Amino acid sequence: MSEPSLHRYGSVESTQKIAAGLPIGSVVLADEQTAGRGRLDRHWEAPPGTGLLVTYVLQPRRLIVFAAGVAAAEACGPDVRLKWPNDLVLDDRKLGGVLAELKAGRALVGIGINLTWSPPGAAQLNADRELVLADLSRLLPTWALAPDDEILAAWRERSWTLGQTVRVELDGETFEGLAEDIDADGALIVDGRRVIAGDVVRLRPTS
Ligand code: BT5
Repeated sequence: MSEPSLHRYGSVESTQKIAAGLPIGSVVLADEQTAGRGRLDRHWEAPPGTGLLVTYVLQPRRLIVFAAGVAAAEACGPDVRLKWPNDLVLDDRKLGGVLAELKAGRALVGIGINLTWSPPGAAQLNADRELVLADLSRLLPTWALAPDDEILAAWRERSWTLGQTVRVELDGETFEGLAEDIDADGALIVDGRRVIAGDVVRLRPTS
């Protein structure tokens, strides 16, 4: 992705909001978000200058969250793993997250990564923001165009979720089972059941 499409801001409400008005190929970076967003009206917290807060405007595709997860994990280094569906994990703790929103035929792919600060119980990378940004801006446009099977294979290789016993929390229902695989469309297969949305909690082995 070429440098002229990068829009740098000090403080914004959310990089997603700025990106909503920009064409495919644009990148929005901020030092601070006053209303950083996660999924489902959740908040993304980061004191000014402590994290990578960036949104890429990309061509929409089915596996974009997984492509972005793989790119972000690669940009962060070999120890970073992927928790289904959208988390980056370091040392068993949340390091970052991906938020993909579809707006007017464009995918707004927001990525938040803790660099020099993390909330209690979360992880931080302690890496230089410009270096992570440069790697991510090189890797994401390539992964965003990769064939489905390559994205899924790379995601499986980095997965923190597969092969683990998990608790699935859906609207009105909770169940436990083995996270066996992800499907062609990114659904998580837990004891043969397809989970397409929701959160999973990895359970500690009982023995
Ligand atoms: C995510 O949502 O993990 C997606 C986060 C995406 C943030 C980026 S920053 C740039 C762009 N602009 C935005 O406004 N957003 C994107 P989710 O899976 O829903 O996780 C949100 C939950 O993570 C919150 O409810 C908190 O529990 C937790 N959380 C909040 N801030 C965190 C942080 N800095 N580190 C770790 N966990 C955090």
